[in-house]
Amino acid sequence: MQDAIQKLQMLINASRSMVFFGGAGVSTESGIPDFRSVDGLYNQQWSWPPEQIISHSFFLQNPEEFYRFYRAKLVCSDCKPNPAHRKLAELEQAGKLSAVITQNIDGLHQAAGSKNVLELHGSTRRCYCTKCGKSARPDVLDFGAGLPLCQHCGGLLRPDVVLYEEGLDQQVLERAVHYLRQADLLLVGGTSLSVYPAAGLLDYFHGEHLVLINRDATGRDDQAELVIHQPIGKVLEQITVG
Ligand code: CNA
Repeated sequence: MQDAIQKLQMLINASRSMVFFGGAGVSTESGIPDFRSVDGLYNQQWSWPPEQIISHSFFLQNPEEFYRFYRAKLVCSDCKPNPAHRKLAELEQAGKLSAVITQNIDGLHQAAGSKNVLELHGSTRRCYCTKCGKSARPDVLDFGAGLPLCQHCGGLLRPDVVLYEEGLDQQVLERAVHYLRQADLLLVGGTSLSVYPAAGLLDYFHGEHLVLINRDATGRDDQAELVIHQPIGKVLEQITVG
């Protein structure tokens, strides 16, 4: 592992435009389960598969069950950024990292201090009314047992996340492509790279150095210059900035 850390440190030191692309595995060390690990949400018992519950049609047909799952599994108001989030924020502050592109919806990169965070799947830290469109405080979704309703019109509130069957925000996608195209080092971490179209964004990276830090193997391991199968927080906390 030490050789791999040294190599990663050298690549970071030499980089002039680094981008980070990540997923649920970045937040498992903060206590938020991912989808596909052995203890991830896809391997836990629930009345419906998670991808069905967090779909657009399920939200419309069965919002009570959606919110039961949402509150139990998708929000964690006590969870704090871990060393991976913090190191990425430090790298940005030092002018080494131009953007964090994330599939996560937990807001932990911003909580750690990152500024340029492109949230491909939205955020549980924002919410709006499905009837009048007004924003509301996201914590009204997080607690309680019933349906969260808009205080202006009584409509159903929803988190500002991209549900299955919904499209990604075009502007966020375009910005992600912009940063990937100008990067010389792409650090990919904590993602199975199996959710599309997000994972397909990697094809826009044509820089010299691709690094993957993921607990399990991914379909892109053979394309990377450096692959580290270790917890990302443990890896990044060993990186020196500046
Ligand atoms: P995934 O498909 O569950 O894959 C997670 C990957 O991370 C797996 O390959 C694991 O091996 C790896 N992993 C887990 N823990 C660590 C760790 N500590 N260090 C390094 N690697 C680790 O999740 P993806 O992000 O690839 O899939 C995209 C989905 C998951 C998006 O739609 C997200 O919205 C969704 N999701 C987000 C969160 C969150 O916001 N925290 C939580 C759960 C799911």
